[in-house]
Amino acid sequence: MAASTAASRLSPPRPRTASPPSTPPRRSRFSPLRAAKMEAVLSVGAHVIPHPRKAETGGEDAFFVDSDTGGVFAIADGVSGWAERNVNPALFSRELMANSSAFLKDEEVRHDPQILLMKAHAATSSVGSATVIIAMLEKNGTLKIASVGDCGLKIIRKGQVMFSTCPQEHYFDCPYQISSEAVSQTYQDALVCTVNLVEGDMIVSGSDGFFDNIFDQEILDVIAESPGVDEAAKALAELARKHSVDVNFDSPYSMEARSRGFDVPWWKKLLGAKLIGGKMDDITVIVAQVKTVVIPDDEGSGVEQEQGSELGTGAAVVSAE
Ligand SMILES: [Mn+2]
Repeated sequence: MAASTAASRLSPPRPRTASPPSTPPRRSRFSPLRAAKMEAVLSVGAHVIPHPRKAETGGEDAFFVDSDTGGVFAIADGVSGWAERNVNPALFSRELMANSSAFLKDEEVRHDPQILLMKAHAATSSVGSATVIIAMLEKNGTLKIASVGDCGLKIIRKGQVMFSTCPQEHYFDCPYQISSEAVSQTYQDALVCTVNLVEGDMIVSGSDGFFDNIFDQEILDVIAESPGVDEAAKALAELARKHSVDVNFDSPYSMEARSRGFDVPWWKKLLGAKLIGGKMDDITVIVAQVKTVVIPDDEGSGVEQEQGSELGTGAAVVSAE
C-alpha cells in the first residue's frame, strides 16, 4: 500500500519557535584579492510534475528563477489542506512567488532572502499557506538561503552532498508554513543558512514531493550522468515521479513514516508486511550550477549578457503545467 498518514498538512496553531541560525565560516572562494574580475553566477534548470490528480490545474507548487543579481530562485508549496475549506491551495503559493520575484527590484531585499520573504509574505493577499525556500547567490559566491517548512536544498561538490537544509515541522507531515492566518510561522521562523560556493558546485532544490521520493545517492547519480542543468532537473523530477507512484518503493517518505511509528496494522506486520510506497505529490526540482564570469574593464556590462545566455530567461513566475 502507498504510504499515508492521517496527519493533515494544515497546521493547527502552535507556539512560534525560532530556529537557530546556521552560519558556516564566511571564507569566500571568490575573494576580491584572488579574482578581482570574476563573479559567481548560476546556470539554472527547473522541472515541475504535478500530482497525478492535479495535472489539469497545474498543481500547488510554484517557483521562480531570476537571472539578475547573479542568481535567485525560490520554491513555494501550497498546503493542500486548504482545499477542505474550499480554498484553492495554489493561489497562495503562486502569489507568494510572484511577489517574491517583484520585490527583487527592491534594494533592501537584494542581499537577504529572509527580508525578501518578509516583504513577499506581507504583500500576499490570497488565503492559504505554503512552505517556501528562497536562495540567493552573491557575486562573491556566497549562497544565502531562507526556508520555512520542508522544501529542501542540497549542495553537491565533487560528487558528494556537502550541505543539506533540515525540514522544519510541527509534527510528521505538518511542516512549518507561512500563511494568510495570523497564527502561523513568519520570516522570523525561517531556517537561515549561508554557504560559500565554488565554481562547479551543483545546487539541487525541491519541494517535499521531490525529496520524499528520491535518495541522495540517486540524486548524485543523475547529476553525474546529466549533460546539463535542464536535463538534470527533468531526469530528477521524472525519477521522483516514478517512485512517487510506485507502491512497492521503500521511499524516504515511507521510511520516515515508519520511524515515526506509522505502519500497517499489527496483523499485517505478522505476515511480514510493512508500510512502504512512494508519496504522490507535486514535484518541483531546481538544479543550479555555479559558474564564474569574467567582468570586462567597463565593469558590469559583460556579465549581464553572459547571465542572460546561460539562464535563458529572466524573471518569471512559473507554476506546474
Ligand atoms: Mn508537497
